[in-house]
Amino acid sequence: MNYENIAVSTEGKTTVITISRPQALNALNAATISELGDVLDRLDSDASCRVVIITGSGDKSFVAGADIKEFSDFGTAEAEELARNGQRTLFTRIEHMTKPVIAAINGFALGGGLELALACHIRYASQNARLGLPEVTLGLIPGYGGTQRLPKLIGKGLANEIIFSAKMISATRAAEIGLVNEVFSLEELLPKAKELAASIAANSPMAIAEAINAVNLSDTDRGYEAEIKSFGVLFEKEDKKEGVTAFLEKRKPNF
Ligand code: CO8
Repeated sequence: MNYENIAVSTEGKTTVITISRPQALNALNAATISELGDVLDRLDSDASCRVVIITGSGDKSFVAGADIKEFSDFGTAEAEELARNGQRTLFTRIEHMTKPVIAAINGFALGGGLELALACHIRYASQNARLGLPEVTLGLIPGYGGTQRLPKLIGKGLANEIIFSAKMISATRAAEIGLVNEVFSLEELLPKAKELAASIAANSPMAIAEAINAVNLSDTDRGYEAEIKSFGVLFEKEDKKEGVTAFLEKRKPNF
C-alpha cells in the first residue's frame, strides 16, 4: 500500500509514524485510518520493530480530530459504520498491538486525535499541546472510544468534565490528571519519546507482549488469570532463559 497521509521512518528498533495532512491539521479521514491500520498490521508482525511512536506533522497539531468535512452529511448507518470501522481498524488495533505504541502529542489532540492518543499505551506531550473532546459542540459524542478510555484513565468525574464542557486543557493540566505521562518542549518531545522507546526495546519483547495483554485485561474480571497464565507461559520462552542467564552471568541480556 502506498501511503499518502502518513510518513513512516525507522531508527534502530523504533518506528515513527507521522500523520501528515497539514491542510486539515492532520485530521483523520477514512484513507488515513486505513493507512495507519495497514502499517500497524505490518509492524505488528515485523520482529525488527520493537516500539512504535505516533506523532503529527508540523508544530501545531497532533491530530485535530476526525475529518469533519468527510462525515458532515452522513446519516445514522454511515456514521455508525465509520465509527465501528475506525475503532476496529485503528483504535482497538493499537491497544492490542504486541509492541508498545507511544503517542508523541505535538500540538492539538482533539476529538478523534485525543482518542487516538488514548488508544496508545503511553502518552508524552509537548508544552504547546492542547487536548480535548469537542464533539458535543458539534452535536455529537466521541465515537472512537473516548467515552470508554478517558474515564478508565483519569476517572469518571474528570472525564465527564472534559466531555461535557468540550474545553481544551493544557499539556501541564493533562500531566496533572494522568492523561499524559510527561511534558517536554516541542523540540525535546520526539527525542524523549525515542529515548523511552530505546529503553523499552532493550527489554524482552515476549514479556512486553504478554504484559500488554495482561494490562489490557486489568479492567475486566479476567485480568488476574491472564497475568498468571502469561507468567507461566513466559517460563518456557527463550527470552526468560536469556534474561535469567544474563542476570546470573552478570551481563546485559540480548533479546
Ligand atoms: N476536520 C476537518 N478539517 C479540519 C479539522 C477537522 N477536525 N480541524 C481543522 N481542520 C481544517 C480547518 O477546516 C482549516 O481548513 P481550511 O484552511 O480549508 O479552512 C485548517 O484545518 C486549519 O484550521 P483552522 O483555520 O481552524 O486553524 P485554527 O488554528 O484557527 O484552529 C482548531 C485550530 C482550534 C484546532 C480548529 O481547527 C478546530 O476547532 N478544529 C476542529 C476540532 C474538532 O472539533 N475536532 C473534533 C472533530 S469530531 C471528532 O473527532 C469525532 C471523533 C469520532 C468520530 C467517529 C466516526 C465518525
